[in-house]
Amino acid sequence: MAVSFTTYLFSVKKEIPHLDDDLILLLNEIASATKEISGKVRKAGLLNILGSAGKTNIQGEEVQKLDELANEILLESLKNCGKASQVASEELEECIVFSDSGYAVAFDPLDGSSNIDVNISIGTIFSIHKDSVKKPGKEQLAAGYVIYGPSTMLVMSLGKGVVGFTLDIESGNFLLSHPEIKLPEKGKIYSINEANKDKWTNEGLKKFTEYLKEEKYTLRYVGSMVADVHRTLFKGGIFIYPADKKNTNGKLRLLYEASPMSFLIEQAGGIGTTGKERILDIVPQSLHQRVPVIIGSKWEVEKCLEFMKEE
Ligand code: FDP
Repeated sequence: MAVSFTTYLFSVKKEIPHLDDDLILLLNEIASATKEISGKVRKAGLLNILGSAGKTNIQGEEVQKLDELANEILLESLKNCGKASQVASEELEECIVFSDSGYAVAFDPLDGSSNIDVNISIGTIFSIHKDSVKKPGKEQLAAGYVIYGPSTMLVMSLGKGVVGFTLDIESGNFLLSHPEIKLPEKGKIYSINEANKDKWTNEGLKKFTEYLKEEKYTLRYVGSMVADVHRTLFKGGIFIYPADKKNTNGKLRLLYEASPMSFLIEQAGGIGTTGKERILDIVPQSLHQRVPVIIGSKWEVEKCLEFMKEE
């Protein structure tokens, strides 16, 4: 019999001391919200919810209608469940504070916005801390993402490995499909927006991608972080969004992109670094802080760091 998300959470409660009933409720709430988002994503072309919402967010990026909808769905369910003390979202300038203590949730409601209108995989990313979102990633109690791809999958870590659930459309349940996701030590794929190469600020990184080509690696870049990290988790290799002349700290946000994804990658046996420090050690300075991201299999990330140092 397939194990549902809720049954799984109760079954691992004994092994994970911080997994109390409130956290289980909160995680269930996030899972339910993403099921609703998944439903909207699947019918987007029929519901007149594709395209731009006609405004820009705090980061100056164009907000898509589906970004807005996903944000509303998550906010509403986190507010109603009463277990979230504060909530930070890519789409909100400030953190919403419900109470002084409890679970602090940071999320990117719909990552990979530029892929929404073209029916390519997008996702929701979440990160949960105790009391405040502005804590280093290594203190995350849970982190994960939901990928809206050919199937909808929820991939999560509670700090004891990485597990994956697949949404069964018939029953409407996330069912345990990948009990132990382990990152291969070495892969064959690198993932980076190579069109920006001339703008990269680290010369060693340019040499690293040339080296990977000589080593017969192949390039895969979806442009949705969730999809690119999902592939990296299963197939190994490396995903990079580096600093460049335009984005001196890279493009990806620490709280709801780099940190939860690094948590998953490390929990699956890989490495997550900015090139200078471990992503999970960074103490956040601001809500929408950006950091360079180099994550993936141990072998490739260590090799990348060697090249970057030689600059
Ligand atoms: P998007 O702007 O489409 O929302 O977080 C932003 C993000 O997508 C990531 O999902 C993705 O990895 C990255 O930006 C892609 O950026 P580039 O188009 O600059 O390569």
